[in-house]
Amino acid sequence: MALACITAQQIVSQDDPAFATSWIGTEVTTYKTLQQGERFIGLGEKTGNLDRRGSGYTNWNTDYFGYPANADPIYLSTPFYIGIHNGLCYGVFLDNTHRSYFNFGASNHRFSSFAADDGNMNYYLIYGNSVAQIIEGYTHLTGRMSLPPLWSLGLQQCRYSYYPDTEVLRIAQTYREKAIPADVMYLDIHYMDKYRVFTWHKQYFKQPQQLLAQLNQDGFKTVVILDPGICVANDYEVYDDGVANDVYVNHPDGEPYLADVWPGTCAFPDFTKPIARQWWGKWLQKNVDDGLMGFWNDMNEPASWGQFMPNHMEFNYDNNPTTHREARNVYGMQMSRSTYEGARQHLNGQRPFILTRAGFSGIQRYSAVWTGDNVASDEHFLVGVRLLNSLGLTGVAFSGYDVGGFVDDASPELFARWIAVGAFTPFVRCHSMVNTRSAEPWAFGEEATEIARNYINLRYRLLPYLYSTFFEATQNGMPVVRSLAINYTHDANIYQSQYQNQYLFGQFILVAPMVSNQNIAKIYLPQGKWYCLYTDQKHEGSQAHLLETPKDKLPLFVQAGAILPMQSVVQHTQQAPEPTLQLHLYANPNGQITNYTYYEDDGTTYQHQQGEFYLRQMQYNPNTQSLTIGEVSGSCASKFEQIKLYLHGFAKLKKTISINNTRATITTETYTFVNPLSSFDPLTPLGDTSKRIDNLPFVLIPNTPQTITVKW
Ligand code: MIG
Repeated sequence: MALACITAQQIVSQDDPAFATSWIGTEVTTYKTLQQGERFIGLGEKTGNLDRRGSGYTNWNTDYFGYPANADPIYLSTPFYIGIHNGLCYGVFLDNTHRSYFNFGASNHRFSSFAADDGNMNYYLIYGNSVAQIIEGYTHLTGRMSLPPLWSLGLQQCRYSYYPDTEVLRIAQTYREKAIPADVMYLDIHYMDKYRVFTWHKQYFKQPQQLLAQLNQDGFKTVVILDPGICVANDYEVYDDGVANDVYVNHPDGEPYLADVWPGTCAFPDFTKPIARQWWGKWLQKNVDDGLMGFWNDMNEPASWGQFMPNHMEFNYDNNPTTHREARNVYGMQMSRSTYEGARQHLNGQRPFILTRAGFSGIQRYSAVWTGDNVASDEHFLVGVRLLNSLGLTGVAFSGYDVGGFVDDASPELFARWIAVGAFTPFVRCHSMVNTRSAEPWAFGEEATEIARNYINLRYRLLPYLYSTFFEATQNGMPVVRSLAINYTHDANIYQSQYQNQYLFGQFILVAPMVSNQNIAKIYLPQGKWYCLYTDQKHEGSQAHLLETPKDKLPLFVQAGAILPMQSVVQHTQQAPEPTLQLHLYANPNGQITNYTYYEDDGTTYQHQQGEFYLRQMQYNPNTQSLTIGEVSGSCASKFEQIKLYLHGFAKLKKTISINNTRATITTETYTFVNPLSSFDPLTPLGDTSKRIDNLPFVLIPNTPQTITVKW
């Protein structure tokens, strides 16, 4: 039977009348008539254009070292996309974990289709008035992230690999000496004894607990890599314990499936089996006792040398026994789940941080995602931007890429541009491959260091905004990086190749990534009015602007009407900011009302679930010329004793303003979001006005818990 979804006499989605849902052997496909001008977005971690029309994709989690910029498939599968046409939009989620295929009018002009090698044609058609509503519906089905530990929003530093312990400390200390904020150090595979999970290398890391405590004292959390392969060895208790508990994946004859990875020949826990998940979680106790709160799950496609796992391998699949064919795509997610659940259990109320390479729809409940072994090239830099935007459309709000590129060496300019954009991603980590240039900001010369410091500082200053954005993701699944297709779905311009990499960071900041030598560029600003972040210069929306885009100045625009909470720079998130919340308000004369939810909590525990949070609804009303900071809900105190309200673009502001009906005086100051480069370019000395706002008016407001009304 052919199905159709029709609203207000318009077709939203309709089966191809001849094929509808049909089978070739066990392969099942649903065919949908291509609608006039139909576009397709989403499908998660897929290379290619924002608009996927004309392309086809396969979902089969794959370890792909140095993947080409158009590779498919790579590590993670989320069989969910959003269709857009005639002012309408809808979502399709194919709830089938077999290898699946999506055709968005590739090699044909008749249909889009989705298919799976086997299993049921079990799919959800999600209708909504907006892309945001569809994301909300999809994350209602597949789950949403819980609040991350605040430290995981800081800068993270990785290398394959830092060792011994003194080298890890040296890198951490260099961050402090150079005054570049950072929160996390990573230990890649060399921290282990013979690459065996749940061990420490006996020479390189003689006193792990002391090391972790020292790092923690310096404001660094540590994340260790955990691979799924368990070395088959008679002097390795983890392996024996796995045999005793019958946790491994087997061949059909009951022999354990063995393959080679880093430690040598390995067996693989069947993470689709409930007792195997518990078993893995149990072993995490050792790590947590040592002082770890962060875990990085790699190689969980799963990967092994040869990269060709036999399909007959047997998996428990939550007590519905099946083969590799059905289990592969969820293996990585189930590994992340057992890491998350185990860590959470041992951490006694502290939030763990989990990072994964492979995953499936729903991975957001357990882990952040990074996009694997990217390459140090301009092309890959932009591919990464689109991968994150696409993951965001597909329920994964917490994502990042290896800043600077994993494979090969970035030039200083590429690194500088990359880390500036990286500061505007949900998860920001510098990482690089063994035998390549290391990826600390200072490894690329003075100028790149200074640019990196500028943008990492800015990220830390934006933490109140970023944390509130993460809170939103926990509530409705809205991503942190938002493709312009979310808010400007039916504006054809945003899909053009020259603009498709632009995105919103949270509700209000538009980011326009630029590659090496792109010193002048056209930037398309969508509907509304936009302020240059650095100068407050106002630009009209719904048109492209030709602008200078030098390497030290990432194009950032703030939407008129924005309410942007910021704080002072800290060197890491365990350091308290100054007790003044900087609230930036951007004038939007004759524009719409802005609603904004501001959120704080302790940043480390789950006490917010018991009401220990600090939440305020804020509203800017251009008609009544007022800003209302709603009454506090939740039982937590704010970090901030007062609010410094900056008023951007209010040209006709009178000399006075009223706060709760009491007259207050307006003062002004010179304000910079990022500093000009100090000494490298004689043409832009410290007096450079292209990064500064003169005479920016502000008022000081005591941060009382009752409703605060500001009128001007
Ligand atoms: O076979 O652990 O994507 O980030 O540094 C390579 C070593 C295994 C792949 C990961 C990369 C990591 C590397 N790993």
